[in-house]
Amino acid sequence: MAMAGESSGKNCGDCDGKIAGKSQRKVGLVYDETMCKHDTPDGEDHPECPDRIRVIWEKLQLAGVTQRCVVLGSSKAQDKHLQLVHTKDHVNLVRSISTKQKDYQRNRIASQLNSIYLNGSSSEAAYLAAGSVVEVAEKVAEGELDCGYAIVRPPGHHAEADEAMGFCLFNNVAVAASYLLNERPDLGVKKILIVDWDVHHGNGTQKMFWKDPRVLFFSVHRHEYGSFYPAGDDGDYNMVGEGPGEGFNINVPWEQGRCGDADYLAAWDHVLIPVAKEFSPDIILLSAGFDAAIGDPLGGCRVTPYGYSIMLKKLMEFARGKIVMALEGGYNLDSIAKSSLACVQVLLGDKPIQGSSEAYPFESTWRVIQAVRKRLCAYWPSLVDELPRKLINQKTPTPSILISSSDSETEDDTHRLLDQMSKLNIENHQVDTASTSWRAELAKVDIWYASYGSNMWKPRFLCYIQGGQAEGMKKACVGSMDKSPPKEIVWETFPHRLFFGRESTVTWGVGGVAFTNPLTNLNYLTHMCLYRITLEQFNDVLFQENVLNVDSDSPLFDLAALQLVENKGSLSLEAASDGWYGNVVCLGKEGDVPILTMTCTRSAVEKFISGEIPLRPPAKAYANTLIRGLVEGGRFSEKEAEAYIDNAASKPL
Ligand code: Q9C
Ligand code: ZN
Repeated sequence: MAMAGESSGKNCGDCDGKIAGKSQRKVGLVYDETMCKHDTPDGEDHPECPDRIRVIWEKLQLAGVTQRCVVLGSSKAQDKHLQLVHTKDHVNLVRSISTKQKDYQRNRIASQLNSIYLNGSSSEAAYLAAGSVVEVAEKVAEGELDCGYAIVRPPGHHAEADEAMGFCLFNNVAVAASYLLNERPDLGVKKILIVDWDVHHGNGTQKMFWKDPRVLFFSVHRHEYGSFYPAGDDGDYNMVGEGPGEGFNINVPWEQGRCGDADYLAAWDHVLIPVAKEFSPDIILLSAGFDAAIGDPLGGCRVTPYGYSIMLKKLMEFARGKIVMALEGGYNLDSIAKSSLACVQVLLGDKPIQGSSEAYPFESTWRVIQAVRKRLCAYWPSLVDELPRKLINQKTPTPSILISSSDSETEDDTHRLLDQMSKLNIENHQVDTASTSWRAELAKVDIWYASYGSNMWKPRFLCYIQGGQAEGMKKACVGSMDKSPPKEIVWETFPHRLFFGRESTVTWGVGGVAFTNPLTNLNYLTHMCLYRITLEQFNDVLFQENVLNVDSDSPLFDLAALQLVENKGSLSLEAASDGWYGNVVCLGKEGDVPILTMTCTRSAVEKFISGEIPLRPPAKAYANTLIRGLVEGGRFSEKEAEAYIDNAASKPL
């Protein structure tokens, strides 16, 4: 048993569980510096770093909440408890890591696993992480604590019975759940709700209780058609459990990034909370990853501390508030510290922090929630009713390409419409702005530029903004007139086909360059890096991509064109018809900000298919730039990025 700090909740002494007449909940906290010793063997940076739990602990101390909690020392999990959910082989493997004398022995083991590093202290940390969650869960189940938070690492929810993965060695929460159900019948815990709000799917936990109706597993996560980590179909809403466990597994798989409080609360109000009422758990275990938090480098979502506090508060209504939080992921140190504090304040029964979610859920959020309800309503009658129209109409606007690509209007129609619209604009106010400068006007409008080629690598994209030449490029760029860097960068996946074609380019030499088919195709995915820039800057990128001068008197893509592309889905630009990237495609919208990409026209796609324009794999330097972008953006491992590019380059269109 290792003691974390000197303070203990028992020191609440004379207030006897009450402060100023208000009843104070008994909240357990576990933190142990020993778990910080698990680190990369070579000292290389890694998002799952020791400071994660340190900053959380420091934040809680600084805010003065640790003194109001019962601070527990960590404890080591017992092998027999780990083996309730893990194989003997797996437990032996994790234990044996500490007996290895040399880094290379551990590195060899780690290299066989998916997204795992190991050092001499990994084993000990893993035992403490699992043991600490068991300890808090036991004390909450006994009634010695009302609720608690185990601030542990390594995380657990990706770990499967026989496999460590996704930064996880033992499945801490699953071990605790299984311990209560199987080892402590005396505590009377018969039904456990596991809520997993980590941005990634809790694949390990799902599998461990797949056929077990005593555990209702609920996971909300980025899924994006199975492309988000841990990729595949496991996180799909069709995965409802099997045998006696059928209906006791619920996945809410987001189709897109950038989900925030409104999206999560919609999943709470229209899926989790009604089901929890019916299930009526004896205790709740919360796989509390904070990587859906705003600012997280891996998650790309935007849940605020306020959002987390409301989600937690809603869960406190069940199981008489018996809730055990266990840290999972979360990689922005500031975000995880603030979110953790907001949650502990809710556990303590403090008023939730200030905040509000003015935004509406995405349209895709309502689509997912409706699909989940439909799939699960046979098991949970509270999900039977259709959601009122009035409710689901409260949303941010639709990805228009999904609509426009399913109808059969041609590019000619588009041009006719554009002509009509620009005439309208001239009658209104186009005249004076054209003579002053189109730049001032377009600088006021933000768009997301979605890149899928070399621009995914930030240093290369910045050449189009700030000018210059990044590694691998044969020629420098002039840059944009406005050299300010992108305001925000996020990653997203879109159902379009990526391919490579044309013989060679000035910038990269011999070899094909990336295009994405402007038409939606649900069988394919293009990973894109989205940069929030102004419409003026977007024009400068368009100029450079299409080998045109940036000091033009008129923009390639003005406000009328923007409006058109939002309605029509795509628009090929007359003035760039000799360029290769003269087709602007709207992939969707976030609030008022459209997501735009540039690619070839539909007629060029036909020519790629017929062979009139050649398909070509990318040159080495160019492919490496894409791979670098995908890896440094946290989207893929190097191997996965290579496979993704290879696949796109080798399959026929
Ligand atoms: N496949 C947790 O948040 N990403 N784990 C690797 C290449 C792994 C996240 C990207 C993310 C694991 C607990
Ligand atoms: Zn995660």
